[in-house]
Amino acid sequence: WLPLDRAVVRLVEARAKESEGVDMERSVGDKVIMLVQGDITEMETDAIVNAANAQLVLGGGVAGAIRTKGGPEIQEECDRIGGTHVGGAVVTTGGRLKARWVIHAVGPRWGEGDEEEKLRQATLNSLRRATEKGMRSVAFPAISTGIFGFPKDLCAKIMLDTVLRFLAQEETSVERVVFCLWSPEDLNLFQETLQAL
Ligand code: AR6
Repeated sequence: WLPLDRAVVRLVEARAKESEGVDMERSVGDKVIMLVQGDITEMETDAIVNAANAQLVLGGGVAGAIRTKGGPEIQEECDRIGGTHVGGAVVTTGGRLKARWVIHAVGPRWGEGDEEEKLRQATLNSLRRATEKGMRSVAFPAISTGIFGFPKDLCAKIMLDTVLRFLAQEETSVERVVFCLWSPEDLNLFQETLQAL
């Protein structure tokens, strides 16, 4: 991991945000990364990111929750798109979700090869799709760490590092990136990883 510019990246306390369920936040210039624990389908960000497969067929985990709460039109839009490569990301509307958009990011299956770079690309392409649509806030799950079997500690390093660099270095409309982690253990892991980066 390349050292980050600590003048640009500054750690702040959760403080007032605690009441909103934000467990940690870190500012990157005038942008912010937040860590929360919960169900990503309840997030009110402009987009939530789906942990998708290359066929864009919504299965279990995050995808199943999105299908159940968002309604059938999300799968219908995915069917019209047809699919994308591992590491790619495509946008549909959010159906009946609180989020206006869903960004379907295809993470790697652990063991298929080149997994780290593919997870980095899936994260980066999600942020690029968000930028193309002028989105200001995006919520990510821990992509690939459920059904796809990617180690969680490595996922936390790659996804947090990718988001930090993107917010620090690229022109973007995105002002707020939230990681919505499913369990308290996952939240702890992401907190420790973000503190160490
Ligand atoms: N909110 C936030 N995080 C969640 C939620 C939720 N509602 N549900 C699960 N997680 P997974 P993958 C966590 O399996 O590994 C599907 O069949 C979960 O604990 O959703 O990328 C798709 O259609 C884990 O840490 O995604 C694909 O075929 C993380 O989200 C395949 O699974 C990702 O778990 C994708 O597998």
